[in-house]
Amino acid sequence: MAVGSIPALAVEHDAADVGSYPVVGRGPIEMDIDLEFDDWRLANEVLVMGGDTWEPLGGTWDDEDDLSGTLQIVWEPEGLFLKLIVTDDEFVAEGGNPWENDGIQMAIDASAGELPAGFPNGTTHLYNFGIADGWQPEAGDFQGDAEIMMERDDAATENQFEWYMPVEIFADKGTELGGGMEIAFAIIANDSDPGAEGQTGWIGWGNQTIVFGKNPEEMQTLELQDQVLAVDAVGKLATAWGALRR
Ligand SMILES: [Ca+2]
Ligand SMILES: [Ca+2]
Ligand SMILES: [Ca+2]
Ligand SMILES: [Ca+2]
Repeated sequence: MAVGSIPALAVEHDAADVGSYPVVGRGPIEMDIDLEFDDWRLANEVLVMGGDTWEPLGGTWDDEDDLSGTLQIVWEPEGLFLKLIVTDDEFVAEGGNPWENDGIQMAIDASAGELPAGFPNGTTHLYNFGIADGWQPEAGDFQGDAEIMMERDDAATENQFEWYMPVEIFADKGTELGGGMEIAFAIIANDSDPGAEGQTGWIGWGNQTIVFGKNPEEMQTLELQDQVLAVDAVGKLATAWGALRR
């Protein structure tokens, strides 16, 4: 895993092993969609997607430099902030669709309870996006645009994504997010490489929600926490905040 992708105080959750991810509230921290990640410095819950989550579709997975990723999510009542760093040795965007262009595919469903098999199911939203292709809503009753920035960092060999999804693009307008809420979620990062262009495989979390058929029952769970950044009952994050202040 590229060391630069993981914050110093990270609590890592291996996407191959976990069915849920704790989403902390942003609390008083201002977050901006600008591909500057200072605003994430206290967000230490990290979902790590590595080779154990790889599924091939004609391509190969060589190592973590070929394809690996880290995802972080923070909530506020009106929506979700997401940061995704995909380490990928070669950025190749020669196809017609995000999934052929090292792009991302994501499913999100704010309805409570177990999701029925089959798609469309009336509650799951699918979004595709990529550096060459922009943001593309695919399916869902409330689909709409995220605020998103994404770019290729050739020096770091990273595809970097920072975005904000207002609640009205995945749930009834006026829904307020809060601690204790659960949101079903899945994401994959596709790989296209020289000599194996197109959608040749992917890493992710809840992959088969999105690929090899659409299976919303494969979604994983975002568990929204009462805890917010910089304020913690046991003072742990407050301590980290003090240590990180310059
Ligand atoms: Ca930012
Ligand atoms: Ca590859
Ligand atoms: Ca690659
Ligand atoms: Ca690639």
